[in-house]
Amino acid sequence: MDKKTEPGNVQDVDAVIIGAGFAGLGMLWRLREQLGMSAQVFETGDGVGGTWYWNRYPGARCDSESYIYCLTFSPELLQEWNWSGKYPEQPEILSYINHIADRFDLRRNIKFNTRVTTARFIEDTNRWEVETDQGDRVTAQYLITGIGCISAGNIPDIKGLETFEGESYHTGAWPHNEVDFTGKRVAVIGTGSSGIQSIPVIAKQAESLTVFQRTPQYTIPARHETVDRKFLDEQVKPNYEEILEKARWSKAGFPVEFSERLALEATAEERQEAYEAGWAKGGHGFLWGSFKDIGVDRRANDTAAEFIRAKIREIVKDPETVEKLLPTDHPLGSKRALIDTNYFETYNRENVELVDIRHSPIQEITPDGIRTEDEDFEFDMIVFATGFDAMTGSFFKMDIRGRDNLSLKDKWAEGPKTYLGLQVAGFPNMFMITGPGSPSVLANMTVAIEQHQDWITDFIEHMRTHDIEVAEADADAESAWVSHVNKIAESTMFMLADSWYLGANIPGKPRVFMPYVGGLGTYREKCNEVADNDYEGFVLNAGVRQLAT
Ligand code: NA7
Repeated sequence: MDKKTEPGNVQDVDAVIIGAGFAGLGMLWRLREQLGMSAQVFETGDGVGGTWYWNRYPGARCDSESYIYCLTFSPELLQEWNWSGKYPEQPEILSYINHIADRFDLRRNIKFNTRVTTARFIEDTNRWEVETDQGDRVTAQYLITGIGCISAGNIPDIKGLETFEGESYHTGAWPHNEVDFTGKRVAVIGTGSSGIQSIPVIAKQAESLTVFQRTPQYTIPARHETVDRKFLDEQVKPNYEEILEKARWSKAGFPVEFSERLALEATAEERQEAYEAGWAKGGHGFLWGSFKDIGVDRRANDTAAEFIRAKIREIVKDPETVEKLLPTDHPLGSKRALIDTNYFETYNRENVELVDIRHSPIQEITPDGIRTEDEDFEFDMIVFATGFDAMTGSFFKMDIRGRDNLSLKDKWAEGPKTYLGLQVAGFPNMFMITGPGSPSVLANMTVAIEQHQDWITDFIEHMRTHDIEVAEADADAESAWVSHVNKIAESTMFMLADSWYLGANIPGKPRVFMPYVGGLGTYREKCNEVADNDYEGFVLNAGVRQLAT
């Protein structure tokens, strides 16, 4: 079945997969090894890794613990791989992904240095026609995207950007050679996850570091350390399947217990004790391990937020810097939850300065540095830790067209519309791994990715065994799902912050909450229910146009 493809020719394959990160690789393995299908993967980078290929900035690290940040299709690999850190660091994650590509002989179906430019559904043949910037033309029954949720880098359109004469980098497109900060006057713009991870590392090397902050952040110490081998060998490896199963059905893809206690029913002393314990232990457990109502009740949330503000006051010595760092304009957890290593402590260094650009906005970038409303700064290097056009940006870099030549960009002009975050009505046989409308970025990504890979594999197998040529989300099912996703988001804290979940970081982007907030376990249940009910909400065999309306 495996029709090997050679670069440059017109080929017919069963599936085209876009992207060679965790999503694309696991999908390729499943289609090839479990279903015996032919597949061609296209990858823009010159190696595997996706997000972890591009995000090589100093301090880059995953904030899921390493034992649960993994692909699980090979029980042998689970047993044999040994992480060195409690939280896996970018170089190690990249080695892990490379190991997977080699061990399972995946590279032979991947064409690197190749960007998919267009993908069109041809109604006469019920096949996708895919073209790349390297001149490839491939037709496939299935088009599967594994293009990442936070992959399209966002460098803000600041006046004078191109005039800067020093070095400049975006954290999400970091060079492969080492960037040397020694003796340099460095600016970092942005204090999201990437800024918070890189700032302490850059500060140690640079002559001076100036951080330009728009929104102060809540962040919890990660308490990163070397991996606890005893814990791994005695508790994790013998019980891996059980641990994974718990993670798969959990709210966020972690094998942890959420606290059932309510902050508003606890005394001030009990709350303090719980927050201190969470702070000392570190990581996202501060949120889920303390009180249940932090995520839903603003008054409960305030108690945790105030605890973090008190920690900032305690850690940071300069009172003016403290004032700038205190997050007061959004609830804890309403933007992407952050964990850090020595973030607030870094502001006690002599060579680090914090500029509050909410009160003194950047006016322009000059050949020598950055001009704010109040001051001119000189820099040798600017690091843009300014995030991504999340969830939809990577789709829009390609021209994807479904029935009636409708482009995905037009279909999603007012925000992404999907059924289960897996398919789009009018785009038959196109599956998205962790597309908008699925839990994706609100969960441990590898667990979310594998749920989609397994579900898509089962669906394709069902299609093959039932002679179904085309499967397409029903427009009504899609509308109902979009309404459901919006409705459950409306009542949450997530609506109270300008976050990339809402597209608020990109000027002009529709303000729509993109991920599904109902929890990974609930979502898995819903997807399984759909499959059990003969793929309810999908029009099957819809090669004939009228069935798809
Ligand atoms: P994020 O989380 O989107 O953070 C981007 C940061 O850059 C954030 O502090 C933004 O401020 C700031 N930003 C964005 N645009 C501007 C402009 N125009 N001017 C000044 N500052 C700006 O991206 P990350 O790369 O840190 O993290 C992305 C995800 O990767 C992360 O959540 C994890 O899932 C892994 P804002 O808060 O919008 O005011």
